Amino acid sequence: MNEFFPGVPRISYEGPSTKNSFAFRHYQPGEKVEGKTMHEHLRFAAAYWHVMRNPLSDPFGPGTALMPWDDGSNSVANAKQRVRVFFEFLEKTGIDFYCFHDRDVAPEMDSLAESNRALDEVVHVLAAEQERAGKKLLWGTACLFSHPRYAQGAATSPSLPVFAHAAAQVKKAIEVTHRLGGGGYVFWGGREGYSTLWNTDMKRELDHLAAFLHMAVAWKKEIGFTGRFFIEPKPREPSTHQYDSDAAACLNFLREYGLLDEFALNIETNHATLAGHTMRHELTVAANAGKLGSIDANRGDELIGWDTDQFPTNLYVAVDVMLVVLGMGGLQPGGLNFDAKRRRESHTPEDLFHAHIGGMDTFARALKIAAALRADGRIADFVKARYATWDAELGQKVERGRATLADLEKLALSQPAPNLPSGGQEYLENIVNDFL
Ligand code: XLS
Ligand code: NI
Ligand code: NI
Repeated sequence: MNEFFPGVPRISYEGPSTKNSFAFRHYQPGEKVEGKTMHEHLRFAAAYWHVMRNPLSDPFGPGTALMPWDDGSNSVANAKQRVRVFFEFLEKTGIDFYCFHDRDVAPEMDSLAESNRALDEVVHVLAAEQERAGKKLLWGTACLFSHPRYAQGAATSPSLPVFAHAAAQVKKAIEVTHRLGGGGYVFWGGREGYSTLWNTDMKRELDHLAAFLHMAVAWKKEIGFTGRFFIEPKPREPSTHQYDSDAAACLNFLREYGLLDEFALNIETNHATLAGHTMRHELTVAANAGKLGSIDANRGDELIGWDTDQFPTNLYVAVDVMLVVLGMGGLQPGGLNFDAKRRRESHTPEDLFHAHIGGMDTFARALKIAAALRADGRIADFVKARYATWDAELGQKVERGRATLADLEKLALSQPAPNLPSGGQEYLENIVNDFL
């Protein structure tokens, strides 16, 4: 068989002292942490749209990515060739999951029927490659944001014919995700938002979005797809206002429209920071609701206000992520999807490997650090002690909803001024730094 990355070996663990850039320094798939292997904890996935389809263009210039395997055409043959390249990439990196949009894997043709046929042909190759290489689909999705028909929204379009096209695309994408044994299906509302209320009926658009998702749930059940549905929050870009702006907004929307039982959230680091939150905040909001489903692991740039989708090399943030993930007992059936692209300057195929190796090593370290912090226990003990006054009788009465304002007044009148211990932020941050 043809090799598409002839200069790159299968990446294996060589330990922290290696100088080999095509080796892991920290990710050792079989190493056990808190009783499970790194491989079981981390569930890494590669994003088809970034690895295979991102030319690395920006608003000021065209793509720079070198893709010697791609003939640049919109043909199904070229699409099939890319699948083989992608699976060689998965095999060499040891990444066992992947995610795709319908239009990343197969071309959009002149009619929906032809596009569906093209998708079926490529899915056939995806299924064969999954089987051959032992890889799995983490989640599938439909691209409802690139084509000009979606410029004013898809499930929130003012036009019913556009809404119908989006519905047909989602129906098909759920079907192929099911056929490929996908663990989940993602709804990222790329164009579901608006730029001005002068032309927008917000209430009607939200009602339409909910109707759309209810139909998707019904279809999922109809065809027996048991994977999980995820909504991926993002506050802006491309729309000025996106309806699924952050985890709390998504949870409220799902609750308001009776969809909460059917969805979990896919939280992305760069989207959290665009929303003015830390990643840990977004993950915690989702996890508190029992709704943290999966993670798009990337990072933004503090100096650039958009979704730069950089690889997750910030160890501190990765530790935050792994603390939440360990705290909820694991991400399954979700995973850590590298929704990340190389910088425009990093245009060689080798850069694809360096980028993913870096993300995997960062999360391997973060997993070990998070487990060590949990084993150490000082931070958890501190937080527990901070709320100790709630553990006595009156606190328990309040927490169980059995107290009255009069009960609390009695305490307030009888007690001396409350004695607040230190919040200890610096003490705690110093402990964290000791483990990095
Ligand atoms: C874009 C989103 C997108 C979703 C899938 O910002 O992150 O890539 O993950 O549609
Ligand atoms: Ni994403
Ligand atoms: Ni994103």
